[in-house]
Amino acid sequence: MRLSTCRLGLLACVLFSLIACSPPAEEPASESAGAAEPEVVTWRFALEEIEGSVQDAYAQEFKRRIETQSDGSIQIEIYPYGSLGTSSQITEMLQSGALELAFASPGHLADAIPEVGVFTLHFVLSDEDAVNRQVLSDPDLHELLQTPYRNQDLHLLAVVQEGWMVWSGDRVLRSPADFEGFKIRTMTSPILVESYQAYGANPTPMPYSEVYSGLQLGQIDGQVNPIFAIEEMSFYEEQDFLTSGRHAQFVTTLAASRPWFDGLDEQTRGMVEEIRSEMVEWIDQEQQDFNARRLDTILDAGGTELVELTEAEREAFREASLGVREVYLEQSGDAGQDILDTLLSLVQEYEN
Ligand code: 6CS
Repeated sequence: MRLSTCRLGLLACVLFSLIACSPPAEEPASESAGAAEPEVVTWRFALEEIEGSVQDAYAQEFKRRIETQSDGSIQIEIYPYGSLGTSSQITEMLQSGALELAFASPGHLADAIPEVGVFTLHFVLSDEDAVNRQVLSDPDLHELLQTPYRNQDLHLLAVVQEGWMVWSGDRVLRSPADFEGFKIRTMTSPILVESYQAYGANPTPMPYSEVYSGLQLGQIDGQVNPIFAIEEMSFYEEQDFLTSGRHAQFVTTLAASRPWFDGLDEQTRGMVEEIRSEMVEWIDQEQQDFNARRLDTILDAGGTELVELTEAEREAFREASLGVREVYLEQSGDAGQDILDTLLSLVQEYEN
């Protein structure tokens, strides 16, 4: 992601406020009456979601584990969505070292790292959450992604599924024909525009923060996100139907600033790796619980109907989606081919 002049100005303002409001990442040890106080460092962790979200649950638990395991010598400061800027701006802050940790979702990050767009393709993952959890945390897949992350001054720590993507709209979307002329908001990566053009829709990329007003003002007819997000961002209040085709998981990645991560001592890096690995099953259970509870909230409110597609209906979408894999490969080259092949074979391997 290149820093444009206008973004640079915004980044400078946010950097200034981060520096002004937060303790520095490394605070010098203070000395009192001869006894040196233990050194305390602060890591800044930004979310692309608001408080009470799946990413927030992850960050709170990560914070708890890191602070406990470091005996309080590391403190984590969490910045929920809305406090720093859009997903792309948060990624730029991570690249510039203004943040130590952040979530960076492929639906936005593929602008900068086309290879990670693999997670935005439809019908590439398994229908089973447990299989996807294993696939997404597989070391071979992480290794292939690590090079493009590090080339962008990021370090990949975790790939996390947050729930099945569900289409919300003013109509039921049972077949690609129902998408004809449907103005659907997508995340900002161009590959998502291709995905919905393949269904005949009229995709409109925009930041997360603009979706609710876009629905209210009729700029868009619908959007796509996991259930927990559709509830917490109140999108369902503006929508009559939810259509679940289980076409994709919402996948996010936890990334660190590369220079910062490389500068950690070996023991601290090991602690981070261990905690993120121990949290794989924990966060997967959480996201399933979040999505189940939030679906109840939406349905209890009345006014929004959930439609689940049959296998035959899903198949029509699957067929229509296949050509987009070529677009992904054009954007990501040989590295993308390797990543896609590995992903598909891991799904097969863990399903059997
Ligand atoms: O739709 C989006 O832009 C956002 N959706 C979720 C569930 N998390 C973050 C992302 O930016």
